[in-house]
Amino acid sequence: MNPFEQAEVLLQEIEEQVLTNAQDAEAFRIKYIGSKGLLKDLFAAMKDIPNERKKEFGQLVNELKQRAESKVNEAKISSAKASTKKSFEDLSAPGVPYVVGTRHPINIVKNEMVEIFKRLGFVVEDGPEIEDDWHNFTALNLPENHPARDMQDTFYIDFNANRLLRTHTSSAQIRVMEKQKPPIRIITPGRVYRNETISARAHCTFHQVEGLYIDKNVSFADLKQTLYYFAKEMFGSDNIRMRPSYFPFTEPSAEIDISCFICNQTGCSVCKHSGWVEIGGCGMVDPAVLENVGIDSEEYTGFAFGMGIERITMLKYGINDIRLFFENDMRFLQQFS
Ligand code: 2U9
Repeated sequence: MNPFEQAEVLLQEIEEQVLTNAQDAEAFRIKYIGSKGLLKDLFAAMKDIPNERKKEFGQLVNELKQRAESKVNEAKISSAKASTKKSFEDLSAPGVPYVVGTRHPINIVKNEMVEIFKRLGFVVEDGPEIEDDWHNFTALNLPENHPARDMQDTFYIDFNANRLLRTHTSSAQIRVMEKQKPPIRIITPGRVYRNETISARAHCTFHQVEGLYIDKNVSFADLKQTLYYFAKEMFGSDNIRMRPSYFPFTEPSAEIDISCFICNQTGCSVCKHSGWVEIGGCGMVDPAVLENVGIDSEEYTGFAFGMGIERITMLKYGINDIRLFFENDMRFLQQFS
């Protein structure tokens, strides 16, 4: 091998070496660039190179030397870094805090509501957001000409194909009743859709927690106690009242008000100076609904209730515009850590 070929072989050898620690680096240095190293022999070969190729050879050997030196330096730096890191490791030091996001306020309140009803033995169920007429309307005793069925109030995906966006989570409860025999004690938290004009008080999508309890001898007194417990746990007060109302799926029906905990019934803008704020509706499940899903209404009775999560969140946190929940403005959301 002539000195040029020797230099090429050495260059390749140097490139192929992997130096994983300080010892490797030192052995490599001694072998190639030490005072008795292989590069020294190459430099010595300069005297045998013809004059016209001396410059070329010199450049080649210098390149070799620089590559070898920088390899040694890189290996020494990374091994020094690794050992510094080791010596500064302090297992008792507090961890670096993770910057995590915050839960959405609707999610926080939904979880709170779910936990309260779970303590009363309710089980969480869910159903599809894209529904059909039977589960959203017909089974719930909503007559054919009921205004809720109107295109103005319901988002139909395809009217002829019988596909719409559910207007309440009661449709999920119908599905449970169809496949499960009583006793049934469920809550259905979830997103619903209504064709409403968006304003500070209304949105075309919002969230509900609905509850359903079907068994032998379930009474209105059971419904009242359930709602008392919920109000006490959620708002710290069970000062609630029920106003007679009408829903096609419950009979009798009532609207649920809680005593205004913002002004303590002295009158404020939240309760519109009435001393009471509405938190939902409820009633005894209409026997026709039970019969629609094949449950004997002579043997079983049940109660149901529905609450809007946005409404309860607005009350709890003093939020005056429902649109804030859907805008994803970090300045709003980060306040709920
Ligand atoms: C079945 C039978 C009956 C659920 C009920 C209400 C009354 C009610 C509103 C509260 C605020 C909707 O989100 S809101 O706008 N809901 O007033 N919901 S009774 O009744 C049912 C549910 C399922 C099988």
